[in-house]
Amino acid sequence: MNKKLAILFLGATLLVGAAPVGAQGNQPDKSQADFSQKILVEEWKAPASGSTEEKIWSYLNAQGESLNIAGEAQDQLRITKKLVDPKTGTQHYRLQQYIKGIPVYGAEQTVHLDAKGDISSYLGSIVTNNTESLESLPKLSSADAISIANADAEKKIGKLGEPQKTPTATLYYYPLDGVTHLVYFTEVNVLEPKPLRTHYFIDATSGDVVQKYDLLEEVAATGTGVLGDSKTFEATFASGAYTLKDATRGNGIHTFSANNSSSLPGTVVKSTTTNFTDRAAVDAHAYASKVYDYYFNKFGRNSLDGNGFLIKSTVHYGYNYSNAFWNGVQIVYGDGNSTTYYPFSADLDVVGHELTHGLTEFTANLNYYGESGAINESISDIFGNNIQKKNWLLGDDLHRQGKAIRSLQNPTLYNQPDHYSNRYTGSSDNGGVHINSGINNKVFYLLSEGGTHYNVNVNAIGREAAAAIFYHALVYYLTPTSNFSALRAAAIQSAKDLYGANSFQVASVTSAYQAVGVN
Ligand code: L5W
Ligand code: ZN
Repeated sequence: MNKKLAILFLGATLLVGAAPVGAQGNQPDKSQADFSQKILVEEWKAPASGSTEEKIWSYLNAQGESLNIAGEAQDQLRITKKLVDPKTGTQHYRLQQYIKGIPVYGAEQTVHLDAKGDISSYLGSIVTNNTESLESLPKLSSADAISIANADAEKKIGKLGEPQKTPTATLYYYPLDGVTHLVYFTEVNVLEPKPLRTHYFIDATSGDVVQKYDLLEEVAATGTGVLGDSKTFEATFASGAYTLKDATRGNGIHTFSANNSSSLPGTVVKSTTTNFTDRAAVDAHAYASKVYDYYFNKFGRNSLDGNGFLIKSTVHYGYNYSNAFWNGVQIVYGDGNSTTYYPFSADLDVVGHELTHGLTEFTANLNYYGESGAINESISDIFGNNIQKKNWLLGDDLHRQGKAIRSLQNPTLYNQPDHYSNRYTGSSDNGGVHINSGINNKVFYLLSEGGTHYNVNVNAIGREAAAAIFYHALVYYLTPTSNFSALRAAAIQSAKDLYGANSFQVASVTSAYQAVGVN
């Protein structure tokens, strides 16, 4: 005896594939499509003989009208996939509804058999309204439909860049507001001028856009940083979750978590709402966008390579890992520890420091050893500090006890030389990359603020002019093996390029290097 255990009619309409209602800015332009769902939990004894497919057809025909099947099931439904779960021996079939040989969008079903071969359940949707009278010959070609979708997307975001997937347009019936439309289904999927992935349903007779919805949506998100400060930043809504992916800058800024492991990049940071609660991730993400904006706004530079380089950051690297680094591919931040350091993304000048290592690699590519390595470090300190512009310290927001990592104003406070004659010449720290950076850090400070150092007077040119000179030197003059003497020449030449050979800026750069003993 066939005993039906439960029949649930889910009359609520379901928008297939779209973001949930309430997803910011992601509602469809029109009504939702009509896909009433039926879920049947069964103990339907299949006839002992015959193939599994035959059992399925017998079952579907036996259910007939209760499933919205008028006539023979085989005339309307086609089996599209069969899966057998090797663990349970259960069998799972997927079917698709067709009308006049054309698939009905979203009208799919699954039928399931238990290990004994009896039907155990049915899920899915079958569309019924006036199928006989439906038009089955499109007036438009698939190319027409693709053009209409592209034109509509262009109206929204401007001239479209290269499609990320070769566009196709497939004929479907699409039930909406009680009418079953003959449509082309197509997708617009581009990164330029901004990321967009939109599904379009184009009426195959009139060319009207019957329905469209975004699968990817840029949103303004919020979060609290490590130090308790609230901030806003860009995130992306996709596949039902908000992710720390800023698609508005270059080829993107993506933030991951290593979840205290050492595998990179880890998993992209997600949230069910537009508010993100992973504080280290919030800081890494928001500060990476600040660094991007600094280089873009000050120097017209599109990311680290000048060509939109996708900035990836990973937080929660390792366990109590008290450092941060650029690994040639991305930035990595440890969580610090409970006594000395906060998570390393907490400090904008540290984030600026690390990302600037990436920029240096794409430009002068200063070798990370000896004097060239110290210049590499100093460039990262200068820009890290200047992006934050809070004081002359590096890493002060990182420290739980009010200390810092380095001082550009007074390098000796943190055991760095402030004069070339005091430089470290040993082999530790890659020949003193984090030690001798103090010499050029002092040059940056003297140029910015002015002062007398070892009896040499330097007139201030301001932070911005000093940073512009070092940016110009880095991008145009320095080479992988530049030493301090080459740096002096590059900085003077850069000041001439930017401010003129007889400018006071050139005079200040010259006296600043004299003040730290570099000639
Ligand atoms: C911040 C503290 C030290 C900067 N990297 C560094 O070369 C630091 C890593 C994280 O100097
Ligand atoms: Zn560094």
